[in-house]
Amino acid sequence: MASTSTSSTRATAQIGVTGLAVMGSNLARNFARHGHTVAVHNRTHARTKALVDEHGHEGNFVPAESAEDFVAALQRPRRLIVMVKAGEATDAVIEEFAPLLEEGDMIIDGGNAHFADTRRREAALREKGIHFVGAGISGGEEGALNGPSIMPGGSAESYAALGPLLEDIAAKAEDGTPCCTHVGPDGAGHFVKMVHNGIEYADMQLIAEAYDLLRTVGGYEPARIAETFRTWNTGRLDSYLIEITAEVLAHTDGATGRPFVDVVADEAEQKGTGRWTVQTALDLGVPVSGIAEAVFARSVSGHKDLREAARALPGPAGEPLSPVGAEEFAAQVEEALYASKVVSYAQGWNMIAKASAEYGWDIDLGAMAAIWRGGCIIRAAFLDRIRAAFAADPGLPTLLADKEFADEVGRAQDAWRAVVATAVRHGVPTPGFSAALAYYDALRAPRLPAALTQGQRDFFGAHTYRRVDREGSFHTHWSGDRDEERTD
Ligand code: NBP
Repeated sequence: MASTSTSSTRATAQIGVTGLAVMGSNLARNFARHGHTVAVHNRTHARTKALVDEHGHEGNFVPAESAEDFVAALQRPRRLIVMVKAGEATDAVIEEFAPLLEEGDMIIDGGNAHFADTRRREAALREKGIHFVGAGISGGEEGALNGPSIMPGGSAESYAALGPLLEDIAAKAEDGTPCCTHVGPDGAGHFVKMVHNGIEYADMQLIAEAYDLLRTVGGYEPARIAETFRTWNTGRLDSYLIEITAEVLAHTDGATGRPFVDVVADEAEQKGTGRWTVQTALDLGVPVSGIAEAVFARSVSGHKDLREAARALPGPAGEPLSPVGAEEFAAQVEEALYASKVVSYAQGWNMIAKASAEYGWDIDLGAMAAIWRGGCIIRAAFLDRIRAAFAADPGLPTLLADKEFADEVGRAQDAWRAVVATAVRHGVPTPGFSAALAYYDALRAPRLPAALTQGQRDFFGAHTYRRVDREGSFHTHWSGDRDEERTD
């Protein structure tokens, strides 16, 4: 059904995709399979040709060799999705296409752009009357083809013209609603996609810690842990990541017959969205210790030099538990994993709330949980409960203050503490579990030692402090043991 384009191409396509590597070509196929006519273009034309040759039968594609033909194939207002490598390539593509577009047309960046870049691009294109939509897309290549979770930012006006098409190809939650909504203006979509990825890092780290504990302390083999995860996946931890972890752990290496996980080098890599999340959280002043520990854990794993230098350091002589003890321990690990997960999500949501206030995005916090229920990597049954928590109280200061979550985490705390203590005794690193528990304890503490920190700051730097019994700013003359009130 594909037609070859010429300079006299008729505008027949409802949407166009430029950048036809794995994500772009799958997204284009998804549109075509849903009955939309899709103009397709790639810098190297061979990719366009390959897509149409292999998948042309799936729907209506309009292949275009030149940028001019591509733009000419699009119905107005033009909707042009860019799926190229994030960074300079995105700017190059915008530079190429923007001069060919007219007022009211839309450029949609579906790549993993930094939200600050999206804000810059949106402002520059707005001056020209072109809508720029930074759209986070999650779900990898499988999601792009069969239904991703989509997080579009940009103007409400652009969403009115674009939203129905995106909602059509997005994943659907169990209740049938599309996993796509207008997140907010300018960079809001790419911001929440970044936080989604940060939460994904935290989730993966916590699952990895649970595995490590079950193996090292519980004495379970990978196949047994896979079974344990499968059981957990039928309960409150039901999620895509637990499901695929069980698959990975059950897998046997064809070449050696050993558990797959034992033949993989233990150095976790990262592409950068976790790091962006932590950097941005520091700028916003939001504690996201769960995500930060996950990013650092990957970093530590990759430091062969440090690990080699420290290998001879002594650790405890922890023996694996007895089978009965191991079963009890596994149940405790489930509690610790769940409670730590709630903390990571609470921190991620705080970050979205803070950015929304800072940038005037007015993000519906419950809606973010709703569109992550399907299609994306962190999809989980649990997200429907986060949606419900924010629906019941849109001003919820932290998920830990929601009655249901508070009750559950409170019930888990004894097991959580036992697991962290056991990990420490056995010398198993659990930065995710430990940081989450420390955050929980910090939030509930009636007094924090931050008071002492303030005293130290005032001592060496005259940074002043506030008092519990009076308003104002105070400084103590430490040599003369005299307090004075500072009003500046
Ligand atoms: P890549 O990130 O590997 O990018 C390859 C594409 O970028 C090709 O189409 C390539 O064209 C094009 N490109 C480059 Br590189 N430089 C260009 C330039 N200067 N001008 C025009 N085109 C240029 O593709 P991907 O893995 O499909 O990912 C696409 C986007 O989606 C990325 O931003 C990625 O971060 C994001 N994303 C990926 C995933 C995933 O699971 N892979 C998930 C979610 C989001 P060529 O064929 O001519 O070299």
